[in-house]
Formats: sequence, structure tokens, C-alpha cells
Amino acid sequence: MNDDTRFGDEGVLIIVDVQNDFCPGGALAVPGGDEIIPIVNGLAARFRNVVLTQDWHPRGHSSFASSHPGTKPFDTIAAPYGPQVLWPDHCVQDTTGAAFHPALRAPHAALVLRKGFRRAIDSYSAFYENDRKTPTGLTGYLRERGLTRLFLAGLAFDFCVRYSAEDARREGFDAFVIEDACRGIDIAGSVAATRTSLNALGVPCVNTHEFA
Ligand code: VGL
Ligand code: ZN
Repeated sequence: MNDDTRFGDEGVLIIVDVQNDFCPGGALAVPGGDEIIPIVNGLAARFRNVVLTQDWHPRGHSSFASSHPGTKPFDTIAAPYGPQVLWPDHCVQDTTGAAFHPALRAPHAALVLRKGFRRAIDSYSAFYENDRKTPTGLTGYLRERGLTRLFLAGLAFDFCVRYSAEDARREGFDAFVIEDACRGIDIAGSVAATRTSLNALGVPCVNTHEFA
């Protein structure tokens, strides 16, 4: 385990938001979200370098519909930084919902990158918050460690995985989305839009069996 060199020293698996609230029974459950866990665990065992991201909101976060009277989850509002989908309260800091799913196994993950911790800004991407200018520091971390080939898996395909993969490409990394290791929320065609956008940006969507 972990000494498989096929992804090289420059390859890194970024496991996005495999948290209780995004799995069945959670506050913002992604359909079939927990089905990816065995696949993700199998991938993690084959990567020397693994990064986990964790959606990590304060109570009363501005992305919660409950913070905006008269709205309901999945409405879109005009935030100061642009359109923002409103969500059920989810991934509140230090709650069970925000914890990683108990079946997730990535003991050698070197970094847990938390995002969405500023009350006034949501953050789908692991690189930039939704104002598209506030960096999380992940680019610097990856560059300093010489990690240049990024493989993304996790939840949700059409939000945090999508935005992270797009930003990775824009930041000049090679990026691949491992689609069978992701599940989508699929609001108003967002899964199809994600495939189109990733394709246009040169981010291949691949499947685990292609690595066999
Ligand atoms: C996510 C919606 C809100 C995600 C996070 O992980 O894709 N989606 N917060
Ligand atoms: Zn969130």
C-alpha cells in the first residue's frame, strides 16, 4: 500500500467532501453518495499523495437558506459576489454531519483542506472561494510539494468536484476527474453542464478501470 508508483511522486488524489452530510441520511445528501466510498478507498490505497477536502461552515453561513428569510433550499440568490445557490444547513463545523464518512479510509492523507469557513462567502472549489478571488492556499501547497497531476474524486460531481477541477486546470495543473468515484446533486442540468465545461477546459473525465 502507498508504495505503488504508477501515479508517480507528482500525482495526487484529491478526495472532495466525502462527509456524512453529503451521504444518504445527511442534510444535503447526494444520491448514491456513499456508493463511491469503496471506489475512493481503493484509489487512495494506490496513491502515495492524498489530500482531503472538508466543507466546513460556521452556523448561520450565508449559503444556508435558513440565513435568508423567505427563501428555501435550492433557490438561487444574488450574493455580493454573484449568483449563489442556497442549501439546507450542512457541514456545520465540528458536527457529525461535517465529519468524514466513517467508511472512508485514507490514513496517509497528508492534508485536510477546509473550505467555506468564512460566513459571508461560500466555497465550492478547493482553490478559490465563490468570489473567485479569495485563495484557499491549495495551489501553493501543491506547487511547493511538486504535485502537478491532480486526480479528483468525491462529492458533489457538479459542485465542489467541478469547481475544484476547473480551478486546478486554470492554475496550470494537469487535472482528471474520476467520474465513477463521484456522484452529482444534479440541479437544473448541472451534471450535463459539468461534463461540457470540464471537456471545454481540457479536464478529462476518466473511470477507475482505465487505471487497471
Ligand atoms: C457542496 C453544495 C454546498 C459540495 C458543498 O461539496 O459539492 N455542494 N456545499
Ligand atoms: Zn457547503
